[in-house]
Amino acid sequence: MKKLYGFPESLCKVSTKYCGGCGHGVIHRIITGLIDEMGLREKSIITNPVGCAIWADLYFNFDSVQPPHGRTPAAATGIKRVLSDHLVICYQGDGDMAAIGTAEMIHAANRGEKFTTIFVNNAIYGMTGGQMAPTTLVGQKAATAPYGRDPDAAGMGYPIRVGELLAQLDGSRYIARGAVNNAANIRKTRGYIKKAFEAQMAGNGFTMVEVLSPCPTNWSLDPVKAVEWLEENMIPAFPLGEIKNTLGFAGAETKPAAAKTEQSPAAKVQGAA
Ligand SMILES: Cc1ncc(C[n+]2csc(CCOP(=O)(O)OP(=O)(O)O)c2C)c(N)n1
Ligand code: SF4
Ligand SMILES: [Mg+2]
Repeated sequence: MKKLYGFPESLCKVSTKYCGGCGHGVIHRIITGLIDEMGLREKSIITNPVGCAIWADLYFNFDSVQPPHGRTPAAATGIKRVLSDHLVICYQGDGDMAAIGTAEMIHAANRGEKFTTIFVNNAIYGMTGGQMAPTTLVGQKAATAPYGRDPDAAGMGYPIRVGELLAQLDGSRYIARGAVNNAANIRKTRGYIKKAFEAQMAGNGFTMVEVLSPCPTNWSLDPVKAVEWLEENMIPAFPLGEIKNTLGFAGAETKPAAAKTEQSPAAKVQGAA
């Protein structure tokens, strides 16, 4: 009989500290299911971020390292260079990666480091109470942008599309963006992460999957409304699909996304936070 569903061995059977409706847990489930499927539990190492996923070592039943805020790409670089036969995963939030760790990640991608980054974009600093992140949408309210992000005011600038940014670099081989807002997108995101893991184990670098993920608590929305907000506001600003694939093998479960250049309308994002 074919087993259709089971609790991954790579995931610990413990309660998490995540809020109801948070996307981090879904992403953990995708990662651990794939590690089991690929038979890599004994050969996987994850570098955990500083952010709400900082306790991920309590949840992952395989090796992990906790570098300082934003420095996980440097740690992942060292680990992968020494243990080149291991699956090395660099897990980062948008504050961790696109703010304090921007330089780390750009140079790791540009060097073509052969680890896989899972970039959790929830458009906010979750752990520290909802401050504006580099990915916060135009018009989205945050603890440090109480009237909404205004690119012209107080040097707030525009949301950074990290996937498209890193795709420009010759060292990156595979960049995709998924979301965990519904079953179909969770399945597609799983496909992207699987392809990135397979690419890494085949010796390719640099691979990254950005995942749009709800943060109901800091968006001041209930879990269902948070998913709707993600669909109506984040997906138009951060288009889903494969952004770059120079691996030479196909298998994407969606068409490549054309990067949008316009910002999502500020009026649409007033509902959050
Ligand atoms: C060097 C340093 N600076 C600042 C902080 C405070 N800090 C902890 S988590 C965090 C932001 C986390 O946001 P994000 O990476 O988006 O993760 P999320 O909680 O949203 O998943 C910050 C600024 C810190 N721990 N260390
Ligand atoms: S604050 Fe946001 S990112 Fe952090 S656990 Fe809660 S919902 Fe998740
Ligand atoms: Mg965040």
